[in-house]
Amino acid sequence: MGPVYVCLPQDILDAPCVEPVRPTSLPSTRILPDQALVRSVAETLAGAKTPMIFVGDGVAFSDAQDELTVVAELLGAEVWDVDSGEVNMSWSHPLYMGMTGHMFGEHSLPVLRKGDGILVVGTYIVPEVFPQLGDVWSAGANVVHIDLNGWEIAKNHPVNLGIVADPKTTLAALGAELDRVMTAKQKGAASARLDEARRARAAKREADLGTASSLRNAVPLKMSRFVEELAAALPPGAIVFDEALTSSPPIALYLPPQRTGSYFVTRGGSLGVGFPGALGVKLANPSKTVVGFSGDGGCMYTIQALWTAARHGIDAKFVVCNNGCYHLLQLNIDEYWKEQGVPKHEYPVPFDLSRPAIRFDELARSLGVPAVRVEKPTEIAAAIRQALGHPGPFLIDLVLEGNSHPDRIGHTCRQ
Ligand SMILES: Cc1ncc(C[n+]2csc(CCOP(=O)(O)OP(=O)(O)O)c2C)c(N)n1
Repeated sequence: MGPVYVCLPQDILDAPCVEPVRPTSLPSTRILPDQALVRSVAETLAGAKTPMIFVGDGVAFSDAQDELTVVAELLGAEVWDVDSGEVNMSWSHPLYMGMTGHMFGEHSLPVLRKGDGILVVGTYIVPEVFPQLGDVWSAGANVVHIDLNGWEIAKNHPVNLGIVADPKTTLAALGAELDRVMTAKQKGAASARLDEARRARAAKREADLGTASSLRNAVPLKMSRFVEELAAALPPGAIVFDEALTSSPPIALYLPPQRTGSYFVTRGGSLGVGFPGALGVKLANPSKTVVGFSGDGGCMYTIQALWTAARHGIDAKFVVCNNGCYHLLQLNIDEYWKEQGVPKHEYPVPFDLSRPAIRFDELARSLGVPAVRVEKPTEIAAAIRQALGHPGPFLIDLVLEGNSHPDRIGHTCRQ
């Protein structure tokens, strides 16, 4: 479940293989802990005033989305993904809060500190580039960690009860046990938390849709208008590989990931996985429509994936969210300036990708993939029709609003 480097020395490559090739034998990991342990987890969490759940891709690996959802609803607990790459819970569920992120411990700390009863399932805690040093849990919080990966349990932060077990079977048992041990009062408090989360989610969604709709006709284009139209045109079961980075939020608004396997995002934040990732997803799901999103910056790391798509006829669709800059780096340096007490000023010119303008449609065509450039709202529908109707890989070069200053390039950088 991570990068694997396989090196075959030359003599091995040349040697004839005389071994019979046998299918890999994967042992079953459906491990259920002792019932007494499950009961003690249930009692710990049932008594919490603010139960919180932190999950990762171990949930998807174990196919435990439904069992996780039942436990979250029984407890009325917020569920946070810890820098995951898969769908572990429906993003539309009112208790699903998003990701704690992989950058700033300062951002995740208030979320981690919020709970007095913590359930961690199938994840590390917490893999940030700038982590919060010291305790991340509130004083007196009771922390339970259930994982098939025993290495991660209590690795960075203390845990009261660690259990090496399968998320699916264990969460199913925990759900049944919670239902038994929770008092009527505890159940009432949990369902009040769920109702409150439902209200808050509906209000936020309405506000976000309102903002998006007020910007529908903006030029330069807003990502929200594009995703709104794409969502209406995609066939059911379409799969998204999302490396749109700062253009991602409208994907969650109009195409909220629902089930494990329907949406992928790079865990760990290494750029350039968006388009190759879409190829992998399409190869694994040949009957599904697959759309890969990438920023213009990230796309330049692995643009040659388009040639692979053309060469092997891999019918994935690609969208470059072309905002002419490394926008995420601009946001990150805002954070750094704030920390350092440096007043906000113009962003470094190397974060600007606007000059010379990169024509991703022309690049795609030169690599054998038909493409269209979209600059105005009125061009979106036809581009999406063309992409989805084309029997093969297709790219949309989506020119979005960005913070770019082509006028400063050349003067400052000596182009
Ligand atoms: C392999 C790798 N190199 C560099 C980075 C640092 N990095 C993080 S975000 C980013 C800019 C991404 O720009 P773009 O893909 O255009 O998306 P935007 O931020 O504009 O939404 C860079 C260079 C990284 N995460 N991974």
